[in-house]
Amino acid sequence: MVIVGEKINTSRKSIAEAVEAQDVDFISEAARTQAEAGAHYIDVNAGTFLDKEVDYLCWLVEVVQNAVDLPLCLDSPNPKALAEAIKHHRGEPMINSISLEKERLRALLPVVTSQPCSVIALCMAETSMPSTVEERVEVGAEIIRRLTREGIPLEKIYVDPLVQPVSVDTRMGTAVLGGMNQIMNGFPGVNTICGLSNISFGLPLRSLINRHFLALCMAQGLSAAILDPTDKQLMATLLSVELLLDRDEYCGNFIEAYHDGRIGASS
Ligand code: THG
Repeated sequence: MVIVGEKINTSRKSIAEAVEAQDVDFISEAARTQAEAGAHYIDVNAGTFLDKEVDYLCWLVEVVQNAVDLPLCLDSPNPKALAEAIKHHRGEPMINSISLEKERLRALLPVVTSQPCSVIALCMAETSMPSTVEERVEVGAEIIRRLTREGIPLEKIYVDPLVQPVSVDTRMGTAVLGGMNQIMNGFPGVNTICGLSNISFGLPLRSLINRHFLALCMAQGLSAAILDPTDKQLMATLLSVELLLDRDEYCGNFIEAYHDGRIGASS
């Protein structure tokens, strides 16, 4: 399971303040704690600063890569911000994200084909969010076709079915799970990814709902998740489900995480 640490996002107040103050130590620490907790990529998002997003995102790339030896997940709906940020990145980033929105696709295809990277592909046609399984599969299939036609291998593509709150529509959980199942079965070798926390928006006991949803997604073959790797209960779910699904040879990752104190002992 590929773990993308979500915490360096200016939608979080402490991060927004640190970015505005150009506080290298605070951001470095937020990167290090996620790396130590087991993140494989660190997500960086400065999307709340509309005017300064490009500069701030480039600054975050520099600061985070100086702090940890990990690739980043460059997170912006703005193709210009992604095109600039990738120039500051060492190694192979994950581009978060591309979609079938015409302008976004047109602007980002040259960026993602001109250098080695992974690409998150949202199941979003124009600006409207998908609602059914069928919509997700249709849009997912089309974007996979467009990206592979440009020479991007399936293994570099992470399809995101877009998680929406079950509090708004209780079919939203099964719509994601069904989409994930069909996309993983229809395109062997492709990856799927999602941000978990939207599923529980507006409900109590959010972290409980998030970790159970993670387990259900993993049963459909989810290959990556954007989450808080310092949440020990969430990581305990992730690692125990991996071993139950035969994705942890000799239970090595689970046992090592337990001995390192990275997973909760309360359960
Ligand atoms: N798909 C893709 N990218 C994404 C998302 C997705 N990027 C953004 C988002 N969704 C995932 N990232 C975050 C980052 C931080 C938080 C949630 C998702 C977060 N949430 C707390 C909450 O929801 O209560 C806020 C608490 C706090 O301020 O610490 O922190 O779906 N491709």
